Amino acid sequence: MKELSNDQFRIIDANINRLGEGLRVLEEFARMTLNDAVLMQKLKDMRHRTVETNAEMYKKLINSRDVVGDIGSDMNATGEKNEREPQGIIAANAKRAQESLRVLEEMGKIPALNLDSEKYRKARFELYTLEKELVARISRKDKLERIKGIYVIIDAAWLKGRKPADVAKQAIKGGASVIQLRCKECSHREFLDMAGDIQEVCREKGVLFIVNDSLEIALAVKADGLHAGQEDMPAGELKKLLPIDMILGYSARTMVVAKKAGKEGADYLGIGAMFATTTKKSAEVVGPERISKIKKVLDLPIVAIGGINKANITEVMEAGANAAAVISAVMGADDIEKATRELVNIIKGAKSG
Ligand code: TZP
Ligand code: MG
Repeated sequence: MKELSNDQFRIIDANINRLGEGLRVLEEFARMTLNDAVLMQKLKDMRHRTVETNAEMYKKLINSRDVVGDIGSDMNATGEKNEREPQGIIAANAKRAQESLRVLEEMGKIPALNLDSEKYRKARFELYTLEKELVARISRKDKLERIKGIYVIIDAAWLKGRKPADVAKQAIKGGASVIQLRCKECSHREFLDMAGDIQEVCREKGVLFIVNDSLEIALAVKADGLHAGQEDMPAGELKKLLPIDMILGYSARTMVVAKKAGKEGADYLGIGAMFATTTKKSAEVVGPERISKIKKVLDLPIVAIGGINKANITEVMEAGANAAAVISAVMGADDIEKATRELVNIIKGAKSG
């Protein structure tokens, strides 16, 4: 058998170390940022499977290690950009781990090294999927953190000849954090066209865009999320069909429905009607107390809805709502921007006061 050279062990040692470090970074995001025990465990298992070596190999690796003599050891310090967003850190570390797995897979083809090449190849493919899952979850979390403040629902029945994209622009100028498109009487084509126009505005301004009722339209325009309720498909079924980076809002009037939606994976809840409203005929008033009760049992962002206006918005925010959704209070005004801003300012005042 051909004598094994020290450099081959150096390659293995460097790549096992790099692999372990990269996977550990991903694991920490799954654990601390996402609180996702399943994803964390998958990454941990992979780290144990691919990084741990037997005592004999460990000795050889340690003996071969020569950090001072490694001509590449301080290259990164000068070459790499050191400022990154969390998603960039995840991408860089996933890449680092994938590259190391590839090197180990190739080294495994040298018979005398006795490495399991196939094990590393499998792990590399598994990691491509885990990386996608991790990035998508972080992006969903980021979207959920933006469910706050004023959530303007552009209801097509309230457009009165105004262009949906213009209404969206004005609401955003007034400080809306989320825009939803609701269209009970539109054809699919009309719905799609309006959604496409609003999505463009929202993307440009960095505001969350949610489509009401229609999974097809939400998918077609790549909205940030879908909002559904009890007349629509159950939350669990919708979650199976939604891409992992899209959020699902679900309307609930009662605690039972709220709990079920939460269990099935709804990302936020729409709770209402808070007050009497003529916008949705079937809406029953449950009052702001329903929010505080649901908040005590479910750890999900809550969007209050129904009859919210300047006079009562403070009540729903004080009850614990993360955001207040309005149709008539904004769509019923001639000046969309002003109507939105007034609500935004009341919330700000309530928070600081
Ligand atoms: N769901 C419960 S109440 C409601 C919906 C869609 C209508 C909200 O409209 P408004 O005009 O803000 O009361
Ligand atoms: Mg619906």
